[in-house]
Amino acid sequence: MSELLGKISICVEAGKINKTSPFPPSMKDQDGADELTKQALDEGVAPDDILSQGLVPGMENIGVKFRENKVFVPEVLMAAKAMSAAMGHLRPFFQSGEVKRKGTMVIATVQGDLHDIGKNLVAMMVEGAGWEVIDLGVDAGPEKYLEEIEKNPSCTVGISALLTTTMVNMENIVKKIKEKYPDIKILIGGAPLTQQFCDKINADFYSPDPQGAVEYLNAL
Ligand code: B1M
Repeated sequence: MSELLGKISICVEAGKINKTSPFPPSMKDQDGADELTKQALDEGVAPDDILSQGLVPGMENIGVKFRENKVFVPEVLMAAKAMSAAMGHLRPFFQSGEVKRKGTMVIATVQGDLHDIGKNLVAMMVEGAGWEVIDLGVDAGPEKYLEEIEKNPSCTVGISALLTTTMVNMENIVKKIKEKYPDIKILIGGAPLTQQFCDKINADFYSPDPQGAVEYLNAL
């Protein structure tokens, strides 16, 4: 990995967005993910390499630290902001098809449930791992999912739930999706869920944390 890509990775992991951002204090006045990504493109580094050797390892490191309780939600949010700043420079290459994503994940919080902080973290981590993410927001029933799957038939589906009263709505969503698209993989997560519940509703995978979701998707 080149020194510049290594620096981009460090900025993403540390949540250093750009030169003027005060976080983290130890990197005050240094270039952030924003400037370094632009520099890399100006120097002719392939956008694909910036993604796979700069942004993705940075997000992966923060994901692992979060899972191990070495960092917390604010650090992950800062890392995602740094990644977004860098992604701003790469977006034209995604749109032109020069940089290919690993696949698409359609994600939402389950019907009846408005909790979206955990779902947003999962979405950010998955995007940071090189996937396109289509976020359907909160309170999503089977129709919302099916409408989006019709447009992206090769996607993977993610469903999040935070309430014991709404997690049960996952079962119907999984059933409706599997009836129409038996090959689509469905990943579920959220504080009240368990592997046992995942097995009961015939979802394909349960992850207690965002990193597990990323690892599952990457293994597909
Ligand atoms: Co609500 N709420 N809330 N709430 N809320 C909880 C969940 C609750 C445990 C609080 C409590 O009573 N101790 C409780 C649920 C009890 C239960 O069902 N067993 C509860 C309740 C009862 C309610 C209301 C019913 C309260 C009321 O109105 N009487 C109401 C429901 C509204 C609705 O949804 N219809 C309600 C409302 C709200 C707010 C709107 C005020 C707000 C949500 C704001 C928002 O999300 N935009 C809120 C909040 C913030 C919470 C707590 C305090 C925090 C939840 C959170 O964001 N955690 C929560 C209590 C608590 O946890 N301390 C509580 C941080 C987040 C990063 O973690 O979402 O678990 P989490 O996500 C994790 C993992 O679960 C996993 O990765 C994330 C990162 O590690 N993960 C996935 C999540 N989704 C995943 C998907 C995956 C993979 C992993 O793959 C697809």
